Amino acid sequence: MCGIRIEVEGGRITSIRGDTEDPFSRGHICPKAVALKDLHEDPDRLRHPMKRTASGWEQVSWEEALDEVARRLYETQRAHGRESVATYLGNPGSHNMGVLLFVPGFLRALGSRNKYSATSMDQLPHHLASHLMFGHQLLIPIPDLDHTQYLLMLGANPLASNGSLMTVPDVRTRLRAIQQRGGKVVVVDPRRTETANIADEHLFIRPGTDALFLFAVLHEVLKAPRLGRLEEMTEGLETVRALAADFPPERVAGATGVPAETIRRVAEAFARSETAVCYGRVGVSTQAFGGLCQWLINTLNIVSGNFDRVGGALFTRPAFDVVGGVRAMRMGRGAFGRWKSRVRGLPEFSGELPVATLADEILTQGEGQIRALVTVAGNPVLSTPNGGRLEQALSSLDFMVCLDPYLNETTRHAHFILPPPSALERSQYDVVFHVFAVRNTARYAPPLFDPGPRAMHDWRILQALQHRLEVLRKGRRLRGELAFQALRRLGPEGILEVGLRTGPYGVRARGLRGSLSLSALRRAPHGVDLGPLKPSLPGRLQTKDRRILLAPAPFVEDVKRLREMLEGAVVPGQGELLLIGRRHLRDNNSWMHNVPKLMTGKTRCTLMIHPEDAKAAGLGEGDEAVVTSRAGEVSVPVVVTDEVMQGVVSLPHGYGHGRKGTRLKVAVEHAGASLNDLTDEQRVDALCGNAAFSGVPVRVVRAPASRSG
Ligand SMILES: Nc1nc2c(c(=O)[nH]1)N[C@H]1C(S)=C(S)[C@@H](COP(=O)(O)OP(=O)(O)OC[C@H]3O[C@@H](n4cnc5c(=O)[nH]c(N)nc54)[C@H](O)[C@@H]3O)O[C@H]1N2
Ligand SMILES: Nc1nc2c(c(=O)[nH]1)N[C@H]1C(S)=C(S)[C@@H](COP(=O)(O)OP(=O)(O)OC[C@H]3O[C@@H](n4cnc5c(=O)[nH]c(N)nc54)[C@H](O)[C@@H]3O)O[C@H]1N2
Ligand SMILES: [Mo]
Repeated sequence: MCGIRIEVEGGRITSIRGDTEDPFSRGHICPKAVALKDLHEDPDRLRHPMKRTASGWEQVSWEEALDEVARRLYETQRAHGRESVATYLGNPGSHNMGVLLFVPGFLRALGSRNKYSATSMDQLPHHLASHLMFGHQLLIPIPDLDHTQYLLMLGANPLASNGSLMTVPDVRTRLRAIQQRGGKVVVVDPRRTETANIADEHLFIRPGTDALFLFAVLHEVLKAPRLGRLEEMTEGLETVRALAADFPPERVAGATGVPAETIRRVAEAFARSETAVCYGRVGVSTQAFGGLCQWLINTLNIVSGNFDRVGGALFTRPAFDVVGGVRAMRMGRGAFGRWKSRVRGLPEFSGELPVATLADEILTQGEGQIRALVTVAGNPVLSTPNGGRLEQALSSLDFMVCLDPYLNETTRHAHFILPPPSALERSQYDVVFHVFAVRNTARYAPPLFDPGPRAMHDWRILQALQHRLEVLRKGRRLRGELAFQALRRLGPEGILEVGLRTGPYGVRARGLRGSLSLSALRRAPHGVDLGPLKPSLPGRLQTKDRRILLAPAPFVEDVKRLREMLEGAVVPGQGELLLIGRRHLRDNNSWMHNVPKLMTGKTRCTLMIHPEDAKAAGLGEGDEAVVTSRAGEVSVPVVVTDEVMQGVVSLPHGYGHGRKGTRLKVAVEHAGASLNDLTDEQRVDALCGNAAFSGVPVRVVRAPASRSG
C-alpha cells in the first residue's frame, strides 16, 4: 500500500524509493519494499512449473502440469467425494488482485467444504464481530488515526507491522502527530514493543486476558454512556450493561496483571477525551477470547460516542467497494456456524473451516477425509499452530499442488509447484487493503516488467484449473468455452474497471466523464486521494433495519466461558512460562528470509525472557534454551530483557528453515526455529475456532551443551 518509485536502467533496477507524491504513504517506505528487487532477481525463485518425480524435481510445461493437476484433483474427488480435496489460501493472496478476483471461481469448481486459510489464525474474530454487529464481515471499523485524540491500542505493534486492519504507512509520524496535538497513545501488550516505546503509556497485560481488561474498561465507561446520534440505531445496550456489571476493575486486576486503579484511570481518560478510539489486532485476535475481544472493542467505541465519528472508529469508502457496491462486485456478508468440521466440530465461517483442524481432517480416516490439498500463496508448515504435525499430515496426502514461487517448507511436500511471476511482473490494485486503510485513496500499479510469454499469473493458473475441472466434470460445452474465453479476456483489469465505474466514485456519483476508472488511475500513477474517513451511518450498515447489534447471542453466550476463566484464575503450572509471538520490521511472516539484505545484522529468531525467569532457569544472555510445549520442542538462543513481562517469553514466527529439501539458500543460513513447532492446534477460541497463539504454556531450560555467558 506504500507508493514506491522504481528506477530502471537497461532492464535492471537501479533504485527503489518511497514516492513522496503519494497522497497516502507520503514517501514512506519499509525495507520489504526495497526487497522487491531482490525477490524479483532471486535465483531460487521458481520460473517453471515443477513436478516431483522418483529422481527429484523436474521442470515440466504448463500444459502438462495443468492437465495432470486437474486430472488428479478430479479423480480424487470422483473416488472419494468432493470434500476429499482441500484448499489452503495464504496471506499474500490478499495482496494479489489476480488471486482475490479469481480464487472464488476455482473454489466453486472444486465445490469442497474443506476450505481453509490464514484468516482463521489472524483476523477471523474481526470478521465475526463485524458480521454479527454490522451485518457484513468486511465492515471493519478503522481507527481515524489522523484525527483522534486518544488511541488505546491492544495487541498490535504497528511500528513493526505498518498497521493491520488499519493500513497505515508512516505510522510513527502519525502517532507522533496525535501527541503533538495534545492527544495520548496508550499501548497494552505483554511486551514493551517498539510502538510501546513511543507511546505515552504502556501497560503490561497477562497474555489472553484482554477480554477481562476490556470488560472492566467498559464497566467504567458504561457509568455514563454517550451514544449520541447512534442511540437510535443501536440495540442491546441493556444486555451489555448487565454483562459488564460482573467485571469491575477490582475483579479482573489479579488475572490481567493490570492494577484496578490503572484500569479506572485509563477508562476515565478514554471517556473524557474529546475523541478516542480503541483498536486491537493480532495479539487480541489470536487468543482464546479473540471473538469477545473484538466485540468488546467495537462496543467500547460505540458506547463512548466514538463510533462513526471523526477521530473515532469509522468505515472506509473504498473506490472498489466490495461491501456496498453493485451486487456482482460485492464480497459475501459472511455466515457463521452453518456446519461444523468433521473431526472436532469447529464452526465454519463464510464457508471456511478453522485451519487449526486441517491436520485432523487429513489424518483422521473415514468419510470426508482429506486426501489432496491445493495451497495458494501459503506456507502452513511454518505458519499454522503445531505446524510440525501438519507437516506429517502433508506427507500422507495422495496428492498436493502449490501455487507458489518457492520450493519451501510446505511446497517441498507437493507433487506439483506452479510458480507465478514476481510482484514486479504483474499489475496491482489493492482490492482489500483500501477497505482497511486510514484514509480513502486509490492506486493502480501496472507491471514494471514483462514476464514473457511462458509465464502464468496466479489468476490465469486458477482460471485454467477451474476450466479444466469443469470440462472433466461436464464435458466441453460451448457456453463454458465462451465464458472461459470472455473472463480470460476481461482479466483482473476488466473486473477492476467494472468495480471502479460502479463504485462510490463511479459513473453514478460523478457522471461518465468524471468517473474514477482504470484509465483515470493510469493517468495518476501516484494515486488518487479520496479524502479522510467520514461518518456513513446508518446508510452503510448491512444489518436488517440498518441497526447496530450490541449484544449478538453468540457473544453474550460466550461470556459464560470468560467468567469461568476468571473464576478458575488462570494460574500457569509450576515452572511454566507463557509464550507469545512477535514481528520484526524486516521479517514478513515466513517468506522473505531468502533476501540477503533483510537478513543482515543480529539474529532475530531469539527467545526474549525476563531477567527473573532467566535466573530461575539458569540462563544467561546468548545461551541456548530448550523450549518445550505440549506440541513440541525447539532450541533457540535467549535474549534476557525486561522488555517482556515476567512470566512471559517471546519468539517470532516464520522461522524454522532448517528442514531438508528446500531451495532457499539464504533462508537456510538463517534457519532459526519455528514458533509453530511449539504452538498447539488444540488451543483455539472456542467460539469461532481461531487459533489461540498467545500464551502457550511452555517450559524453558538451558540446553545441556550451552555455557552461561
Ligand atoms: N505463532 C504465530 N503464527 C502465526 C502468526 C503469529 O502471529 N504467530 N501470524 C499468522 C498470520 S497473521 C498470518 S497472515 C499467517 C501467514 O501464513 P501463510 O500465508 O501461510 O504464510 P506466509 O509466510 O505468508 O507464506 C506465504 C507463501 O506465499 C508465497 N507467495 C508470496 N507471494 C506470492 C504470490 O504472489 N503468489 C503466490 N501464489 N504465492 C506467493 C510465499 O513464497 C510463501 O510460500 O501466519 C500466521 N501464523
Ligand atoms: N514487518 C512485518 N509486517 C507485517 C507482517 C510481518 O510478518 N512483518 N505481517 C503482516 C500480517 S500477516 C499481519 S496479520 C499484521 C499484524 O499486525 P500487528 O497485530 O500489529 O502485529 P504484531 O507485531 O504481531 O503485534 C501483535 C502484538 O500483540 C502482542 N500480544 C501477544 N499476545 C498478546 C495478548 O494476549 N494480549 C495483548 N494485549 N497483546 C498480545 C505481541 O506482543 C505483539 O506486540 O502485520 C502485517 N505486517
Ligand atoms: Mo496476517
